[in-house]
Amino acid sequence: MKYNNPVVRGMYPDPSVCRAGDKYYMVCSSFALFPGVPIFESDNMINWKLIGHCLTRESQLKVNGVSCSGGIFAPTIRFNKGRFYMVTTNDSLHENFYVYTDDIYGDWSEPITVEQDGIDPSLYFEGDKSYFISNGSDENGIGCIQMCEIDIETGKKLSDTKILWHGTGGRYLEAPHLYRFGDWYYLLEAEGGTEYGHMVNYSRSKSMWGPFESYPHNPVLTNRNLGGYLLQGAGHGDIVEDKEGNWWFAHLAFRQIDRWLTFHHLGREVCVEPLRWGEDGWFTIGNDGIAGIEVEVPEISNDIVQDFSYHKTFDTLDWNKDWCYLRIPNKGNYKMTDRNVSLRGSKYTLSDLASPTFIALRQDEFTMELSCKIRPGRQEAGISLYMDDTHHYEIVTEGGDEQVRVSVRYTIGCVSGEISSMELMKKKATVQIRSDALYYYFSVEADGEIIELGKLETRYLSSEVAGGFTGVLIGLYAVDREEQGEWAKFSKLNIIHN
Ligand code: 6LW
Repeated sequence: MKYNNPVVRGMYPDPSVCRAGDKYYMVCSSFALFPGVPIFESDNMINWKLIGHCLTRESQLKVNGVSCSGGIFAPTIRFNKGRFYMVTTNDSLHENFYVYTDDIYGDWSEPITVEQDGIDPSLYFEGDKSYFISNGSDENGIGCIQMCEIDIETGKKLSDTKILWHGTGGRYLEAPHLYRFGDWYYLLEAEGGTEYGHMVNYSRSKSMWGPFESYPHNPVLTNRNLGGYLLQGAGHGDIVEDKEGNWWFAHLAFRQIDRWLTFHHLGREVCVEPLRWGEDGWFTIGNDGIAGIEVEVPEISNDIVQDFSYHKTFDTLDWNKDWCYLRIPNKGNYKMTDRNVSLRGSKYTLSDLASPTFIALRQDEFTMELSCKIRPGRQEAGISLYMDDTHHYEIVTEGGDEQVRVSVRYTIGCVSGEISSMELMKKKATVQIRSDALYYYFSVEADGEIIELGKLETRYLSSEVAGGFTGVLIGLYAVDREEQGEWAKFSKLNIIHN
């Protein structure tokens, strides 16, 4: 079998996977986005379909006012005795909590908090007992993996927190998971930080409380030594055995733009590698511990068809699944049909840590061609390429009595400005954004003519420039500082990737 990574593209970091029956489920972190913690479903570990979100209510998702990389950090999904559990951290509240459901396509419970610190929580079940794992630090501030037993009905701790393992000495020990395979307990984690030095390590013990013996050839997976290779930052992942007895490791990585200094702006995406067992009860991941763009799994004969091309339109997208908002939206400012969306601007702008009128898709490929017709009304309405509140580009329309002004603006840290502007004697405009790995190209269609409005570099929306944990969103937005109650209408959206 052959397939290409990433298998899930765009800003879907920190994947965790589990199997329930003959299906696989995966969740990812979502930070300040609403809804929170996307859920994907697959029947072959390669092709994934977004089926919903775990956190769909403000009572579960307390992210108002948080920074773009605050809020919901790495989640873990587990299936135990017919019930799904998703445990995660609201990093802005320094709170670890889990929710559960007996219907993966339905709503999840109210949050149940656990009084153990650290981030990247995980759950482990054995018999009638439940265990809560997270990263942490010992009395000397050294990173470690820690665990306590909990009452899964209440989240109450039933044991003290105990340190299980200090990892291999890399910085930022994160993403801990505990498994039992055969006679051994395995502890898996990531070190190095979710950047170019990222790596995956593991250890094993005959007891879940340790002592744990480090795999002799850690890191079991890393791309840190592959200069110039497209796929970088491989780390943070989870193990699952499939229904045919094959083993997989789903993990994060990012696609760098190899122009020194390299950068990435699509965020961290989901990759899958084969996991193979040795005779000695140790396992390896990937081909020689490397996360590959093209992966061959000779042990599996069936062919997997992947198709990353698409033509997205309002009627091919699902308003409740594919789109996201910044923090908790005022749904009264949004009206959607299968052919268009109307947005009522508020005083909040894209540079505010609030919930501006903004509805977005994750940018999931370097190259795309986007067009959309916008009738702004007497407010600002446009399409934003949004990394965070201080790193975003917009093609903007502003309606007047008989004309519409179209301009291209940028915000890069404390620098902002406009690269072009023009007026159309109309009340609406069809705007266009074309992208490749290095640039976004802006234009407007007027009387059948394409008028170029300039280009801006993708580099200045990258994680290396902006920092943080997100990836570029393609957002439709409206801003009306006077809050006049006008509606901006967006129609004929086309986003094509070949
Ligand atoms: C995630 C942790 C991390 O919880 O960043 O750098 C956090 N590593 O594993 C957000 O992705």
